[in-house]
Amino acid sequence: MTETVLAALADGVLTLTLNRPDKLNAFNEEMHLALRAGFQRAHDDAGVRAVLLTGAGRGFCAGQDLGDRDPRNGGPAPDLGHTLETFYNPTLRLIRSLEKPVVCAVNGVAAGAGANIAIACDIVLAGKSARFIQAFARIGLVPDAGGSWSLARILGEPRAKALALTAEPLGAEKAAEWGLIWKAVEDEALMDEALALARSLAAGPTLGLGLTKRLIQAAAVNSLDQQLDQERDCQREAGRSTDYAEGVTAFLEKRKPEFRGQ
Ligand code: LHQ
Repeated sequence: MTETVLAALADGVLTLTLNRPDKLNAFNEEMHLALRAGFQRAHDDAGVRAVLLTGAGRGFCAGQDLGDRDPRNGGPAPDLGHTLETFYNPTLRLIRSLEKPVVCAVNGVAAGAGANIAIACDIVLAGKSARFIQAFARIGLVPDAGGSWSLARILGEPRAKALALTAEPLGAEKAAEWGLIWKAVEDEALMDEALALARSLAAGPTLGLGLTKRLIQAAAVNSLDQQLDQERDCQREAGRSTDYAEGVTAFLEKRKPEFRGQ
Protein backbone atom coordinates (compact mmCIF):
# COMPACT_ATOMS: atom_id res chain seq x y z
CA MET A 1 0.00 0.00 0.00
CA THR A 2 1.27 3.53 -0.78
CA GLU A 3 2.39 5.45 2.28
CA THR A 4 0.25 8.54 2.85
CA VAL A 5 3.18 10.38 4.45
CA LEU A 6 6.74 9.67 3.32
CA ALA A 7 9.31 10.05 6.08
CA ALA A 8 13.05 10.24 5.39
CA LEU A 9 15.81 11.19 7.81
CA ALA A 10 19.08 12.54 6.39
CA ASP A 11 21.63 15.01 7.78
CA GLY A 12 19.47 15.54 10.86
CA VAL A 13 16.47 16.62 8.75
CA LEU A 14 13.30 14.56 8.94
CA THR A 15 11.49 15.22 5.66
CA LEU A 16 7.76 14.50 5.85
CA THR A 17 6.01 14.48 2.48
CA LEU A 18 2.22 14.41 2.35
CA ASN A 19 1.58 11.77 -0.25
CA ARG A 20 -1.93 11.58 -1.73
CA PRO A 21 -1.10 13.61 -4.84
CA ASP A 22 -4.21 12.57 -6.82
CA LYS A 23 -6.30 14.22 -4.05
CA LEU A 24 -3.94 17.21 -3.68
CA ASN A 25 -2.79 15.54 -0.44
CA ALA A 26 -6.18 15.94 1.28
CA PHE A 27 -6.27 14.33 4.71
CA ASN A 28 -7.86 10.98 5.31
CA GLU A 29 -7.61 9.19 8.64
CA GLU A 30 -4.51 7.26 7.66
CA MET A 31 -2.68 10.41 6.59
CA HIS A 32 -3.62 12.16 9.84
CA LEU A 33 -2.13 9.33 11.88
CA ALA A 34 0.97 9.09 9.71
CA LEU A 35 1.67 12.83 9.97
CA ARG A 36 1.18 12.76 13.70
CA ALA A 37 3.56 9.79 13.96
CA GLY A 38 6.12 11.76 11.96
CA PHE A 39 6.00 14.72 14.33
CA GLN A 40 6.02 12.39 17.33
CA ARG A 41 9.20 10.82 15.95
CA ALA A 42 10.68 14.31 15.63
CA HIS A 43 9.96 14.82 19.34
CA ASP A 44 11.36 11.46 20.43
CA ASP A 45 14.41 10.96 18.21
CA ALA A 46 17.47 13.03 19.15
CA GLY A 47 18.82 12.33 15.65
CA VAL A 48 16.09 14.59 14.26
CA ARG A 49 17.27 18.20 14.56
CA ALA A 50 14.87 19.83 12.07
CA VAL A 51 11.75 18.87 10.16
CA LEU A 52 10.89 19.70 6.56
CA LEU A 53 7.20 19.36 5.67
CA THR A 54 6.09 19.37 2.04
CA GLY A 55 3.63 17.77 -0.36
CA ALA A 56 3.97 15.35 -3.26
CA GLY A 57 2.74 16.37 -6.70
CA ARG A 58 1.29 19.72 -7.74
CA GLY A 59 -0.37 20.64 -4.43
CA PHE A 60 0.73 21.03 -0.83
CA CYS A 61 -2.53 20.00 0.87
CA ALA A 62 -6.23 20.57 0.13
CA GLY A 63 -7.33 20.16 3.76
CA GLN A 64 -9.73 17.48 4.84
CA ASP A 65 -10.73 14.85 2.28
CA LEU A 66 -14.29 15.94 1.58
CA GLY A 67 -15.10 12.58 0.02
CA ASP A 68 -14.71 10.91 3.40
CA ARG A 69 -18.05 12.15 4.66
CA ASP A 70 -20.25 12.43 1.63
CA PRO A 71 -23.54 13.98 2.87
CA ARG A 72 -25.33 12.37 -0.08
CA ASN A 73 -24.92 9.05 1.71
CA GLY A 74 -27.43 10.20 4.34
CA GLY A 75 -27.15 9.41 8.06
CA PRO A 76 -26.68 11.82 10.94
CA ALA A 77 -24.55 14.94 10.57
CA PRO A 78 -20.90 14.21 11.39
CA ASP A 79 -19.27 15.53 14.56
CA LEU A 80 -16.50 17.64 13.04
CA GLY A 81 -15.47 18.83 16.51
CA HIS A 82 -14.54 15.23 17.21
CA THR A 83 -12.47 15.14 14.01
CA LEU A 84 -10.56 18.22 15.14
CA GLU A 85 -10.07 16.92 18.66
CA THR A 86 -8.97 13.49 17.47
CA PHE A 87 -6.88 14.29 14.42
CA TYR A 88 -5.95 17.91 13.72
CA ASN A 89 -5.45 19.38 17.17
CA PRO A 90 -2.93 16.81 18.46
CA THR A 91 -0.79 17.33 15.34
CA LEU A 92 -0.97 21.12 15.63
CA ARG A 93 0.10 20.88 19.25
CA LEU A 94 2.99 18.60 18.31
CA ILE A 95 4.23 21.08 15.68
CA ARG A 96 4.07 24.04 18.04
CA SER A 97 5.55 22.23 21.04
CA LEU A 98 8.41 20.60 19.10
CA GLU A 99 11.53 22.43 20.28
CA LYS A 100 13.26 21.93 16.94
CA PRO A 101 12.76 24.03 13.80
CA VAL A 102 9.98 23.03 11.41
CA VAL A 103 10.41 24.29 7.84
CA CYS A 104 7.46 24.06 5.47
CA ALA A 105 7.89 24.04 1.69
CA VAL A 106 4.51 24.88 0.19
CA ASN A 107 4.84 23.42 -3.28
CA GLY A 108 1.37 24.28 -4.58
CA VAL A 109 -2.14 25.03 -3.39
CA ALA A 110 -2.68 24.95 0.38
CA ALA A 111 -6.39 24.99 1.21
CA GLY A 112 -8.46 24.75 4.37
CA ALA A 113 -6.68 22.93 7.16
CA GLY A 114 -3.80 22.38 4.70
CA ALA A 115 -3.14 26.13 4.61
CA ASN A 116 -3.29 26.41 8.37
CA ILE A 117 -0.96 23.49 9.03
CA ALA A 118 1.57 25.21 6.75
CA ILE A 119 1.18 28.50 8.62
CA ALA A 120 1.71 26.72 11.96
CA CYS A 121 5.23 25.72 10.92
CA ASP A 122 8.19 27.85 12.00
CA ILE A 123 9.61 28.97 8.66
CA VAL A 124 7.40 28.76 5.60
CA LEU A 125 8.71 28.97 2.05
CA ALA A 126 6.34 28.76 -0.88
CA GLY A 127 6.74 28.38 -4.61
CA LYS A 128 5.57 31.53 -6.37
CA SER A 129 2.67 29.64 -7.96
CA ALA A 130 1.38 28.43 -4.57
CA ARG A 131 -1.87 29.83 -3.15
CA PHE A 132 -3.28 29.84 0.36
CA ILE A 133 -7.05 29.43 0.53
CA GLN A 134 -9.19 29.64 3.65
CA ALA A 135 -11.64 27.39 1.82
CA PHE A 136 -13.86 26.80 4.86
CA ALA A 137 -16.37 29.54 4.01
CA ARG A 138 -17.08 27.84 0.69
CA ILE A 139 -18.53 24.83 2.51
CA GLY A 140 -20.09 26.48 5.55
CA LEU A 141 -17.27 25.77 8.02
CA VAL A 142 -15.00 27.91 10.16
CA PRO A 143 -11.19 28.18 9.96
CA ASP A 144 -9.57 25.39 11.95
CA ALA A 145 -6.15 23.80 12.47
CA GLY A 146 -5.27 26.95 14.42
CA GLY A 147 -6.11 29.25 11.48
CA SER A 148 -8.48 31.59 13.32
CA TRP A 149 -5.70 32.13 15.88
CA SER A 150 -2.70 32.42 13.57
CA LEU A 151 -4.36 34.53 10.88
CA ALA A 152 -5.67 37.02 13.42
CA ARG A 153 -2.33 37.23 15.20
CA ILE A 154 -0.13 37.41 12.14
CA LEU A 155 -2.27 39.50 9.83
CA GLY A 156 -4.58 41.38 12.20
CA GLU A 157 -8.35 41.33 12.04
CA PRO A 158 -8.98 43.15 8.74
CA ARG A 159 -6.95 40.79 6.57
CA ALA A 160 -7.78 37.69 8.63
CA LYS A 161 -11.48 38.35 8.33
CA ALA A 162 -11.36 39.15 4.63
CA LEU A 163 -9.43 35.97 3.82
CA ALA A 164 -11.64 33.78 5.99
CA LEU A 165 -14.97 35.30 4.99
CA THR A 166 -14.32 35.44 1.24
CA ALA A 167 -12.11 32.32 0.85
CA GLU A 168 -10.22 34.33 -1.75
CA PRO A 169 -6.89 32.71 -2.68
CA LEU A 170 -3.81 34.52 -1.40
CA GLY A 171 -0.80 34.15 -3.70
CA ALA A 172 2.58 33.21 -2.28
CA GLU A 173 4.19 36.56 -3.04
CA LYS A 174 1.41 38.52 -1.35
CA ALA A 175 1.53 36.06 1.58
CA ALA A 176 5.23 36.88 1.97
CA GLU A 177 4.58 40.61 1.62
CA TRP A 178 1.95 40.36 4.38
CA GLY A 179 4.28 38.41 6.65
CA LEU A 180 2.15 35.25 6.64
CA ILE A 181 5.11 33.28 5.32
CA TRP A 182 8.86 33.83 5.23
CA LYS A 183 9.55 33.79 1.49
CA ALA A 184 8.14 33.14 -1.97
CA VAL A 185 10.73 31.58 -4.25
CA GLU A 186 10.80 30.36 -7.83
CA ASP A 187 8.91 27.06 -8.03
CA GLU A 188 11.94 25.21 -9.39
CA ALA A 189 14.14 26.50 -6.55
CA LEU A 190 11.71 25.70 -3.72
CA MET A 191 12.85 22.26 -2.65
CA ASP A 192 16.57 23.02 -2.94
CA GLU A 193 16.18 26.17 -0.93
CA ALA A 194 13.93 24.60 1.71
CA LEU A 195 16.23 21.62 2.11
CA ALA A 196 19.33 23.81 2.38
CA LEU A 197 17.59 25.86 5.08
CA ALA A 198 16.43 22.75 6.97
CA ARG A 199 19.93 21.26 6.77
CA SER A 200 21.56 24.40 8.08
CA LEU A 201 19.06 24.55 10.96
CA ALA A 202 19.69 20.86 11.68
CA ALA A 203 23.40 21.62 11.95
CA GLY A 204 22.64 24.44 14.40
CA PRO A 205 22.55 24.64 18.20
CA THR A 206 19.31 22.67 18.54
CA LEU A 207 18.75 23.38 22.22
CA GLY A 208 19.15 27.14 21.72
CA LEU A 209 16.98 27.10 18.61
CA GLY A 210 14.28 25.19 20.47
CA LEU A 211 14.35 27.65 23.35
CA THR A 212 14.16 30.52 20.85
CA LYS A 213 11.04 28.98 19.34
CA ARG A 214 9.55 28.60 22.83
CA LEU A 215 10.25 32.25 23.64
CA ILE A 216 8.85 33.70 20.45
CA GLN A 217 5.68 31.66 20.82
CA ALA A 218 5.38 32.68 24.47
CA ALA A 219 5.48 36.36 23.47
CA ALA A 220 1.92 35.97 22.16
CA VAL A 221 0.60 35.55 25.70
CA ASN A 222 3.27 37.10 27.97
CA SER A 223 3.58 40.63 29.27
CA LEU A 224 7.00 42.23 28.79
CA ASP A 225 7.81 41.47 32.43
CA GLN A 226 6.93 37.82 32.02
CA GLN A 227 8.88 37.67 28.79
CA LEU A 228 11.99 39.19 30.40
CA ASP A 229 11.80 36.56 33.13
CA GLN A 230 11.38 33.81 30.59
CA GLU A 231 14.33 35.10 28.51
CA ARG A 232 16.44 35.02 31.68
CA ASP A 233 15.49 31.40 32.35
CA CYS A 234 16.00 30.28 28.76
CA GLN A 235 19.33 32.08 28.48
CA ARG A 236 20.45 30.41 31.69
CA GLU A 237 19.60 27.04 30.17
CA ALA A 238 21.20 27.88 26.80
CA GLY A 239 24.33 29.13 28.54
CA ARG A 240 24.80 25.73 30.13
CA SER A 241 24.69 23.90 26.80
CA THR A 242 27.67 22.29 25.12
CA ASP A 243 26.76 24.12 21.93
CA TYR A 244 27.11 27.50 23.62
CA ALA A 245 30.64 26.60 24.76
CA GLU A 246 31.41 25.36 21.25
CA GLY A 247 29.97 28.51 19.64
CA VAL A 248 32.11 30.82 21.74
CA THR A 249 35.21 28.64 21.41
CA ALA A 250 34.80 28.52 17.62
CA PHE A 251 34.41 32.30 17.52
CA LEU A 252 37.58 32.82 19.54
CA GLU A 253 39.47 30.29 17.42
CA LYS A 254 38.15 31.90 14.21
CA ARG A 255 36.66 28.65 12.87
CA LYS A 256 33.19 27.30 12.08
CA PRO A 257 31.38 25.86 15.10
CA GLU A 258 30.47 22.18 15.16
CA PHE A 259 27.21 22.04 17.03
CA ARG A 260 25.97 18.73 18.38
CA GLY A 261 22.50 19.81 19.37
CA GLN A 262 23.25 19.54 23.09
C1 LHQ B 1 -10.07 16.68 -3.18
C2 LHQ B 1 -9.96 17.72 -2.25
C3 LHQ B 1 -10.49 17.52 -0.97
C4 LHQ B 1 -11.13 15.41 -1.61
C5 LHQ B 1 -9.07 18.38 -4.11
N1 LHQ B 1 -11.06 16.35 -0.69
N2 LHQ B 1 -10.65 15.55 -2.85
C6 LHQ B 1 -11.89 19.78 9.35
C7 LHQ B 1 -12.76 18.95 10.09
C8 LHQ B 1 -13.50 17.97 9.44
C9 LHQ B 1 -14.04 18.03 8.26
C10 LHQ B 1 -13.97 19.10 7.37
O1 LHQ B 1 -12.84 19.82 7.22
C11 LHQ B 1 -11.97 20.22 8.11
C12 LHQ B 1 -10.97 21.17 7.66
C13 LHQ B 1 -10.91 21.49 6.22
O2 LHQ B 1 -9.85 21.36 5.67
S1 LHQ B 1 -12.29 22.09 5.44
C14 LHQ B 1 -11.68 22.54 3.84
C15 LHQ B 1 -11.56 21.33 2.94
N3 LHQ B 1 -10.93 21.70 1.72
C16 LHQ B 1 -11.54 22.35 0.73
O3 LHQ B 1 -12.67 22.77 0.82
C17 LHQ B 1 -10.78 22.50 -0.57
C18 LHQ B 1 -11.41 21.67 -1.66
N4 LHQ B 1 -10.62 21.72 -2.86
C19 LHQ B 1 -10.63 22.77 -3.70
O4 LHQ B 1 -11.32 23.74 -3.50
C20 LHQ B 1 -9.79 22.67 -4.93
O5 LHQ B 1 -9.48 21.32 -5.16
C21 LHQ B 1 -8.47 23.46 -4.79
C22 LHQ B 1 -8.78 24.96 -4.80
C23 LHQ B 1 -7.70 23.10 -3.52
C24 LHQ B 1 -7.56 23.13 -6.00
O6 LHQ B 1 -8.28 23.32 -7.19
P1 LHQ B 1 -7.71 22.73 -8.56
O7 LHQ B 1 -6.27 23.07 -8.67
O8 LHQ B 1 -8.63 23.17 -9.63
O9 LHQ B 1 -7.76 21.13 -8.41
P2 LHQ B 1 -9.06 20.19 -8.44
O10 LHQ B 1 -10.19 20.82 -7.73
O11 LHQ B 1 -9.28 19.72 -9.84
O12 LHQ B 1 -8.55 18.95 -7.54
C25 LHQ B 1 -7.74 17.91 -8.07
C26 LHQ B 1 -8.27 16.61 -7.53
O13 LHQ B 1 -8.13 16.61 -6.12
C27 LHQ B 1 -9.75 16.43 -7.82
O14 LHQ B 1 -10.01 15.07 -7.99
P3 LHQ B 1 -10.36 14.47 -9.44
O15 LHQ B 1 -10.59 13.02 -9.19
O16 LHQ B 1 -11.56 15.20 -9.94
O17 LHQ B 1 -9.13 14.74 -10.27
C28 LHQ B 1 -10.40 16.90 -6.54
O18 LHQ B 1 -11.68 16.35 -6.33
C29 LHQ B 1 -9.42 16.39 -5.51
N5 LHQ B 1 -9.50 17.17 -4.27
N6 LHQ B 1 -9.34 18.81 -2.82
N7 LHQ B 1 -10.39 18.51 0.03
